[in-house]
Amino acid sequence: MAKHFQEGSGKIVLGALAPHPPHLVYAENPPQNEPRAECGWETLRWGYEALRNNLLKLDYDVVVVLSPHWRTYVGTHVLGVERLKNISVDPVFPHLFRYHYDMTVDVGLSKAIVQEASADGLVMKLMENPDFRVDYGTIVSCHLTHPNWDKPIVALSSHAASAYFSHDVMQEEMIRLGKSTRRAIEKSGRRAVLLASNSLSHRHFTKEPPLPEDMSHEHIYHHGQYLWDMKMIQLMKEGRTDEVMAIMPDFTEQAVSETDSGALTWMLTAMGQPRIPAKVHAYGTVIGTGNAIVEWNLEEAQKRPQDQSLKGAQP
Ligand code: 2X7
Ligand code: FE2
Repeated sequence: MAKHFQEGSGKIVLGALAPHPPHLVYAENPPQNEPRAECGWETLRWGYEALRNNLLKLDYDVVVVLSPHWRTYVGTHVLGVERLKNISVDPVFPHLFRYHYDMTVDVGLSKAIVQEASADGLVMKLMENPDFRVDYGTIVSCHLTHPNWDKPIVALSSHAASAYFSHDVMQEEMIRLGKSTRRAIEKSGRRAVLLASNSLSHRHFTKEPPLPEDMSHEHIYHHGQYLWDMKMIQLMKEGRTDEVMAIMPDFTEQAVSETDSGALTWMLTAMGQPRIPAKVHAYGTVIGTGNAIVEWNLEEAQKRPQDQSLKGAQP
C-alpha cells in the first residue's frame, strides 16, 4: 500500500558525501555488474560498509542524489519516470562498469523539487523520457549505499555553470537549488537521505595498470591535492561547514575537484550547513583521485545536547 505523507512534516535525516568511482562497484562483484574483479580499494569499500550499517538504523522514505556525470547544459534536470531499467556503461571504464539497473523513482518528490526551484527562478526540467539511461555516478553512489535498491530515488543532474561561467556562479546556483530542495522535502512530508556523488581532488592518472585492481599502483596523484583534501576533511570533522563553503570555489579550482558539479554545495545547503562534526568513514584514492565517505547524521545530532547549534542552522 502506498504510504501517505503528511504535508509539511518532511525533513532531511542524513546527508553523505558518497563518491562514485566505478572501480568500487567493480571490486564488490555484485550480480548487476558484468565484469569480475579479484579485490581492490578495500578502505573505501569498507567505509561504504560502515555508512550502510548506519543507514540501516535510520527510518527514511527516499534517497536524493546529485551526480556530476549527468551533465546537463540548460538548467538542472530531475528524473521523472516511475521505473527505469536498463544497462549503464561507464564511457571511460567500460571494462569495469556495465551495470544492469532497475530503479524506482519518487516522481512526486522530483516534481516538487522542480516546482520549488522553478518558483525561485532556477531553470529546471523534469526528465520524462522512459528510455533514458541513468549515468554511472548516480548508480554507483546509490548501489554502494543501497545495494538492494530498496528505496526510491530522486536524481538531479549537474548543470554546466562551472564550465560556462565560474565556480562562484555555480556555488550561488547550487545554494539556491539546495534551499529549494530542502523546502520541497519539508513540504512533501518525506524523510530523505541526501547523497553528494562526488570525489574530492580529481587529478588522475591517464594510464591504467594491466590489472586495474593491482593496488601496488594506487596512490594520490599529487601531494598538493592531498593537502587540499585533508584541509576540507579536517573542517568537516570539526563541524566547520561554513568554512568548507567559503573555500569551496578555491578548493575546486586548485584541486580540480569534482565539487565543480555543485553536488557538495547543494547538499550542505539543503542540510542547513550543519555545524556538527561529520563522521569520516574512509578516505582513499582511485586512479589517483581523492575520495572521502563522509556522513552528517542530522537525526542523531538533534538528540545530542552538544549539537544544539544545529537548530540555528537553517538556510
Ligand atoms: O568518475 C570517476 C571519478 N570521479 C573518480 C575516479 C575514477 C573514475 O571515475
Ligand atoms: Fe566522477
